Amino acid sequence: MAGDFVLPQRPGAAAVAAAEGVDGDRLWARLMEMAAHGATEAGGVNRQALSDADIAARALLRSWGAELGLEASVDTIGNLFLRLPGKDDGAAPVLSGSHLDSQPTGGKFDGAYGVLAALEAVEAMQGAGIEPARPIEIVAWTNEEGSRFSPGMMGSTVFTGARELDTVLAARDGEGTTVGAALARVLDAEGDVPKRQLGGRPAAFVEAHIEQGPVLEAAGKSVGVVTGIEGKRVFRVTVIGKMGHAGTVPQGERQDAVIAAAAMVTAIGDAVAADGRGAKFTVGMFNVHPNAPSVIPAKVHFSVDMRHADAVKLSALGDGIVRLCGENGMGCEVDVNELSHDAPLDFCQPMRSLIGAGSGALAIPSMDVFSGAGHDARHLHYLCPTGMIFVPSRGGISHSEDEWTEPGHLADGARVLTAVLATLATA
Ligand code: HGY
Ligand code: MN
Ligand code: MN
Repeated sequence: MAGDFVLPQRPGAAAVAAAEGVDGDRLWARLMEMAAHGATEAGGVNRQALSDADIAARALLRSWGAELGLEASVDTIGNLFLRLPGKDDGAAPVLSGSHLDSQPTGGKFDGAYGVLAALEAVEAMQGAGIEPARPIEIVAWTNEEGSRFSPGMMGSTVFTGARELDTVLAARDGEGTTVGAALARVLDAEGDVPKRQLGGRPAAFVEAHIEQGPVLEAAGKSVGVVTGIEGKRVFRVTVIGKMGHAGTVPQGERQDAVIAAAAMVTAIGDAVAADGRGAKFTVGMFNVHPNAPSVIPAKVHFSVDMRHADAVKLSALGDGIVRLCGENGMGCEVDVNELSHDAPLDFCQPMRSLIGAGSGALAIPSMDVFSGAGHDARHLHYLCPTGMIFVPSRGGISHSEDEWTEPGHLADGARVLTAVLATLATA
């Protein structure tokens, strides 16, 4: 959705010159230093939201911001901002960034790239002597991934008003720790960082990100102009059976939560398969209680991640989950809880045009690409003109320790981001 700010359609000469000053080696070095926080043996990152590794990553980001003279601030959901003042410092800022938290078996680039590309863009602008007319703010949104605390995108949804702060603070991780308690530790560690009010209406938001899919690599393009984001619904299903002895309870007299849950997963999977190629269905979490080999499972708690680019199909598939779980309960109690429902969206054309024109002005090969992954930009889209810039993912692999993007592609994406941000901030 476009706001009041009328977007320029082409980057100016000064913005293009600033973009040419992007230092790919500096960006790469920062990404590798950031990846040390939560580094896994297999070369990935486990930096879940509001963990000690997340706190360390945020401190590193602030230290780089301080070197550039940027003013740090943090809001009540823990979104971290680094601000480059504008000549009119009261004007709505241009916002750019992504997230620093990761999946438990995440890679080095998902999220961190968008934050550090924005930092590189600001440093390149400073190097080119650009004084923005309006402030530029780099943002690291809290808990995008939603792996430790669900649902994700807590920072961007509370910022935009899509979710209530109190509801989000009450969410618990698998150990029973609330977001409120974990966030208090983060804010305590950042006691010297000035607090800011929640929300506000940016002039624009631009998020750079790795594609996490195969399209750009296959097409040999280094930049993707993101056209939109697929819809997503997230559920938790709880199946309550009856605990018993694996050797003594006759097969026909059991309420086995795993057998029932397996039937539910199969039934949902069959419905997705019948729908055709567009739907995506994942049960990434499946917890069994008591999880003992000779005990009939008394409880299963599993996740459902359902995605589709078509809003009507996503609604129908998601709505079918309650019925399919109920029909396959096999005598167990079943509870289906929907955590989030995000419709598919198309980013506004002016932002897409500006990103495309930025790539063209820099002679960086680009193409339109649709996002199967979710991003904080989806929530900013409803608040201000918003766009995304993708760079290729090797083999299309992400949410994996094998995630990889070539340094040259990362630099190209940061160049386009710089051209776009400098244009927006000087307009
Ligand atoms: O799952 C998603 O799409 C996001 O990357 N967390
Ligand atoms: Mn991400
Ligand atoms: Mn992710």
